[in-house]
Amino acid sequence: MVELVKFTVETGVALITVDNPPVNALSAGVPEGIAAAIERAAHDASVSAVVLIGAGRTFVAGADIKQLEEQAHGRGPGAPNIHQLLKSIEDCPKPVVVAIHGTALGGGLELAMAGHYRVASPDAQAGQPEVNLGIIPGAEGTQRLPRLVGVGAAVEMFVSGKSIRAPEAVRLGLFDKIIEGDLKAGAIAFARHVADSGGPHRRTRDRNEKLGSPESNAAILAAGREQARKTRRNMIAPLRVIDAVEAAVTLPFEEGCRREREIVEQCLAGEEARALIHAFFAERAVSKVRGISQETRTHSIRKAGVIGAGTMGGGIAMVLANAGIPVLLKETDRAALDRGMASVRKNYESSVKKGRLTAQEMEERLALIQPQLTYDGFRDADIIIEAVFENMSLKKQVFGEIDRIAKGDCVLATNTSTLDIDEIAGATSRPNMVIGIHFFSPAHVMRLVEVVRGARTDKEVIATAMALTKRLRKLGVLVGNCRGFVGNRMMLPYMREAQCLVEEGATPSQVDQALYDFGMAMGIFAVDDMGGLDLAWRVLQDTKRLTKPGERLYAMGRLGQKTGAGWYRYEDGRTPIRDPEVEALIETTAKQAGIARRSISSEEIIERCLYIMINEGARILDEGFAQRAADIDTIYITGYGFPAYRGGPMWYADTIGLQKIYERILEFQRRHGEYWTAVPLLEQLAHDGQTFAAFDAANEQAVARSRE
Ligand code: 3H9
Repeated sequence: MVELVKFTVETGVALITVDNPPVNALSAGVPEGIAAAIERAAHDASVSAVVLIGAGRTFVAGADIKQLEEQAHGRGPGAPNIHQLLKSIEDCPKPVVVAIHGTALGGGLELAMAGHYRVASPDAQAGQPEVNLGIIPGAEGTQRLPRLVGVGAAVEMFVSGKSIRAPEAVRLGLFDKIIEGDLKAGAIAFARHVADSGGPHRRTRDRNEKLGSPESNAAILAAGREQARKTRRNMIAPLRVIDAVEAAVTLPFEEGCRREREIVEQCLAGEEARALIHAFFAERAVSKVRGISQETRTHSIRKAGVIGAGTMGGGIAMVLANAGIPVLLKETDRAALDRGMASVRKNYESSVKKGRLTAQEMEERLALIQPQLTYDGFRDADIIIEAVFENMSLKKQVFGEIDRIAKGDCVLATNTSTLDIDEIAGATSRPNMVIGIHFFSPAHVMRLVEVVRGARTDKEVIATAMALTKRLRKLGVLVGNCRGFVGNRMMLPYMREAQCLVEEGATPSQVDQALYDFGMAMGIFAVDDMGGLDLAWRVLQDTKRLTKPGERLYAMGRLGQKTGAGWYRYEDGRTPIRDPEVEALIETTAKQAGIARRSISSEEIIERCLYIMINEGARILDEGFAQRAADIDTIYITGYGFPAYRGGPMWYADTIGLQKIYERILEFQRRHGEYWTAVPLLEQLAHDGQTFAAFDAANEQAVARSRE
């Protein structure tokens, strides 16, 4: 039996070590182990103080989210109630010092706050990220954190879900001391010192001095609710957590704890928690690629070459430099190269201004980027990433050139967002080394990267690209080589359907408002204006899906933000303003096409925009261009502003019910034509009463069985 909690005594101090890799979650056995160890320390006459510490890379990262997931789906009792454990720590007659390294998150921080003292490594972090899972802290965190850091700071941490660093935690009163050097030794010395001092060792529950006055709290709670509505649009948990803080400042401790428990249980019974817990595990599943294991060899990447110093190329060079990888950045003409480097510098300077980078770090990163007009040095590059203009013959020419220069084991990557990877690979003598690494724009900001496997890409090259995205602190999702890959491929029918809706009677702003209210970061017309109507026009034209209004706006040179007008007008270059000229144009094109305009509801807008997208997602899955429905969800949440609290488009489909979606698709097909034909996979799952989540689970099981 694995020992999840170890008990040792060192020079009169009991050392309780939680050892539950990878992140010391409070899984079954851990709370029980800590409780038994506290009991033992309390009764051991040779022990004068206790240190609670985590083994491995971090202190406790919270409750076991798998257990929470089971509870949210009504499949299990959920995370254990650790009230008794926390009480036994607080009531321990000997001082309990919690030693924190890595991250003390959620239940981990709640456990730490029951100790009498907290010491930490200089780089430790602490946070209550529960709202990111659609719940509130459920182990008395809402009652103890305000007592330690004050009501305002606690509300901020709960609503944002963001962690704070050790120095800030000390300033706020959450941590008592930062230990430089060996944490365990420092914590033991600290414990001995407080034991010798004789106390009092105050229980957090008794510390009411930071709980404020009714007047000051009313203002803080109102501002917190306002912040929650603004920054966590449409979400429930960030508002409910403030209800729990209100209980902390108005009720006795035990009653406040009971209120917290009620709220967390209500949250766990809701759609928001199920969706966000799905999103949490979906994001972590993307790194698991079928056919690739820990044993798969990867190429080591010590030096990179980037071709093209435009917005994408410059951004990619920054991302590589940020990870400490030297980059050669090549352009064909001096002016473009200078412009590219100036924009890289400007981006770094803006980070320095925001305090995210020091001036010295900026200079170090800039020094890693070597701008040049030739291929000098590319022979030593371990990876070359092409980021030139989106044109097949140009890309083939570039790949022909790098094929002649690059060393044999160099990974050849293209940043194309739509073009055929196999055709590009065909321009080289080594298609097995070619892969797509599709960064999203701006590359230095967006986390999502689609890693696109070609028909002949080696699995070592795939493993290398996936490992590289991790090293670059990006989220790499493996997709197949089809037009638009996964993200943009699903955008097209979505965009087209929105255009059909405006022809039939809606306005661009009405469609965008409905999508925004649903939770999208931006409406689709605003997105089209940002990306450029020429981009969408080219793809819709190629796939014969252009609508009349889209075609007319393109012909008028209304290409979106960059020309000051597209579906909207722009006065400051960024803020969309409703344009009566566009609405009149739409009415004219509809009349010419014989379309009788009618009033369209928000419900119809959401159904048609999303169901057509979901149908395309099902086609992508059916054709094997995505490994899992959950991967599609991750792509849409991290790259396309889909609300995480709805779990992504495929999860959202499951919550609506595939049978209902299938029936609506049949109805839309009757009304609008063949392009609304349901994909066989969707039809099958609907027929079987199944979900995309069940489809993923069945596939994972099949893969696991094939490995046995
Ligand atoms: C909570 O505490 C509620 C309480 O108030 C009590 C309520 C009653 N549980 O992210 P990584 C797995 S809610 C289970 O790749 P990193 C993860 O799935 C919780 N599993 O590593 C992955 O598994 P696999 C509040 C967890 O170094 C592996 O660990 N806490 C948990 O990039 C590695 O994860 C949080 O929300 C967990 N709690 O980042 C913290 N955490 O290898 C959530 C991780 O099979 N966790 N796993 O794919 C994190 O933010 C990051 O994992 C962390 C490490 C920063 C800790």
